[in-house]
Amino acid sequence: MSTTFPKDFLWGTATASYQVEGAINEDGRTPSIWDTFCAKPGTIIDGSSGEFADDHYHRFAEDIAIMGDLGVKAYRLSIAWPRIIPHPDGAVNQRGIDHYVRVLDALREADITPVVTLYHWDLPQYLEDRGGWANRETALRFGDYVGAVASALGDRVGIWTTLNEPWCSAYLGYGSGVHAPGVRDYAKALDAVHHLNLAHGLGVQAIRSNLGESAHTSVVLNLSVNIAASDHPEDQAAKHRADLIANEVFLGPMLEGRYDPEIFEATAAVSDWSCIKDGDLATIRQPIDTLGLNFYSTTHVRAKSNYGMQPTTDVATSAERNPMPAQEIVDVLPPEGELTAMGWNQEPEGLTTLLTEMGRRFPDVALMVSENGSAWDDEVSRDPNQPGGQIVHDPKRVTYLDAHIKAMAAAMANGIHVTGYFAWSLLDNFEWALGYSKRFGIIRVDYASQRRIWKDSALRFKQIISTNTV
Ligand code: PNW
Repeated sequence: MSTTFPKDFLWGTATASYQVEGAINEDGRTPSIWDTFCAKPGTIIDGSSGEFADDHYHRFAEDIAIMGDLGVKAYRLSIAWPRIIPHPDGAVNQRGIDHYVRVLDALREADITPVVTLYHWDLPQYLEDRGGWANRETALRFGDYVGAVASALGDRVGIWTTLNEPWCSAYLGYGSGVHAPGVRDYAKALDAVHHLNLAHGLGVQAIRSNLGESAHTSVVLNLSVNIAASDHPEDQAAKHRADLIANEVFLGPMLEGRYDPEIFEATAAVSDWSCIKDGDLATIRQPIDTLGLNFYSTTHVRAKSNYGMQPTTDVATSAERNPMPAQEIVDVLPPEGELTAMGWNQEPEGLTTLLTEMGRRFPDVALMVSENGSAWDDEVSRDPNQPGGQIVHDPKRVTYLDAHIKAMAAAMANGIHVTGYFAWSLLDNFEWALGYSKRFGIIRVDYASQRRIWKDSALRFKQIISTNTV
């Protein structure tokens, strides 16, 4: 069965500043928490950093030309906060602004709509020195930063996104400490959750006060698609707990103006949530146009107690600390089937479920698949017919791409309003704690030469876009 998409469907590719730009000392940029984190031994698997990455800071024109060849309608990129406000005095760095003006103008020239994320994890280090996301001040400074960007870049931007995956910022950054700033403190992780929510609300307000009500606003969440092992009430309770702490802590405040009281009960041993001040929830709940969802895989859970049955010895007993608090009753089952190079399962039906649930619950908000993709151990082949004489045959990425676009189409066939799909990623890039060891690009990057090499998945994506059909 084939599906044709709406005429104005936004096919795009996504990247993030620290993962692709490099040029960390250029035009007045100061360090972010990721520069600091990468410099600590043992944090990044290959000892690398975003110092050079894809050199996209200098090669954006070439990369936009590739996007033109792919035929994408939109490019989801992020702005590096420490390029815009490099110092604690709050002064705006015009050279930082000028860089993004050049990028956005080149996109307009290529007829590609910019979808701009304001925070994709590169927090200025000077803010972390004062407590980072565990400190309320960071949310207030985010509001100032967004106001500066909105007034400077204004109508060059098609869709504004406040935050990318606050789950990762809060729980990987302050819970497990696997991401920058590498803190392991559940109380701080929950403070970070609230301050990220507050930052989102202040960010939307800053966009609208600078650009008016017609500005298109969004946030991007990586909701966990938790699947209970059975209908047993204890397995269902485990799923419910995982949903609460992973998903509801963001969805409730941002879209409904409330924290589910069960969140406070479940986390009482960790936090009294005194970080929540009068009026915060009204600030956080701002009308937004689009909810961006990043989807990669699903999570199967069951009750830790196993309700008196076999002991759960086959269950993943990760030596790593759980990123989230209050998961004592939750066992995460080992992923099944063919796993990607990230060790993540492939369950495209999870994307149909996610979109359908969110679309039904929030019918006034459009949905966008703001990231989807997979990492594989790619190899380069010779092909004299390709520019540069090389290509990557990546059949598994092609299969993953097709299956997930079909899964999205299945939700749309259910009447769910989905406006776009963004492949993660345009380019192989700096995969955070995994450095350059995992490749998500539909275009390969040869890190020695910075040469871009097409993969079969890019050719397939180009075909899907040009036919607008899968
Ligand atoms: C997302 N996890 O990150 C990000 O938005 C991208 O920057 C990233 O490159 C992409 O997915 C692929 O990983 C995540 O460990 C990173 O649960 C890690 C996790 C989830 C999302």
